[in-house]
Amino acid sequence: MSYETIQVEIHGGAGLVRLHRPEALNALNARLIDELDQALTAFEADERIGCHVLTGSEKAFAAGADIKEMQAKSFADAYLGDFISRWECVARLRKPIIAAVSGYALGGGCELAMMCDFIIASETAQFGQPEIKLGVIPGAGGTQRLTRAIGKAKAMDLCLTGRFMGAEEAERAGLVARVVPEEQLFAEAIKAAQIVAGMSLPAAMTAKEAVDRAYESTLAEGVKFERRAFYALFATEDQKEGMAAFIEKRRPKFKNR
Ligand code: CO8
Repeated sequence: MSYETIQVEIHGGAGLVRLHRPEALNALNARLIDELDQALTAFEADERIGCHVLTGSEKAFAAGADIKEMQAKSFADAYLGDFISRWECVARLRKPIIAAVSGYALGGGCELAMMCDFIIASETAQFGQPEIKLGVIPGAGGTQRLTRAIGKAKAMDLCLTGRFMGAEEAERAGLVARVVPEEQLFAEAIKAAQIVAGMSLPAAMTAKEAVDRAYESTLAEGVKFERRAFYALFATEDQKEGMAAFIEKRRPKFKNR
């Protein structure tokens, strides 16, 4: 399948999607979101893939929603068309997804990165929700996911002033899992995705679901969910294999069932 606005590669168990609109710093237009959805849906169904990686270019992960495409929309266009709902394709994935961010991750670009399960950033990464400078607010989860990730004080600072936050500050604030030199970003993200892909897929998918549950429930409900999920994994062949391999001092060979 060939795409116009993204590039797709498979590296071992890692399925990579690279946003590719260099002329617009990877601004997210309808075509790109459509192609991203198609590519990720294909990876979800592909048994070779255990983890997705979403990345951009050295200069920009994505500089936001495409302002030129959005500018003329009326309220009715936006509300009835509900164009942002397509973006949820990333948040709906069941396999884990890692964002590898270099350069600008602004507005919808920051929101897209936050829909991923964790973010690995290069030292040059810049995060921000500058929509306020355009007379609007974040519309794809920015006010919600950013606040949960870094707390009210910094989320308010970013959403109200529109300032950008560098990689080091983003890691300190808890938005980013790791920061690496720019030249190591791709290798680090692929390596992390291959490690995840080497795990039992039912366990990895369940771990993702359980961590996500922490955002949607009380502690007591979340812990109950986790315990049920933990017990359920004893029904998998991979649990038997994983524990047998530990006892026999060898590497496990997971069958993903
Ligand atoms: N949309 C459209 N085009 C863009 C965007 C964008 N978000 N960002 C950059 N571009 C284009 C520029 O217009 C320019 O094109 P051209 O050469 O044809 O004029 C090209 O990319 C290069 O950009 P710059 O010349 O501006 O590059 P600089 O290095 O000088 O500046 C910046 C880089 C600081 C990133 C600057 O481009 C910038 O401020 N961009 C806009 C950032 C922004 O405001 N993002 C938020 C957008 S709104 C949003 O994301 C709302 C999300 C809510 C969900 C929406 C769902 C669809």
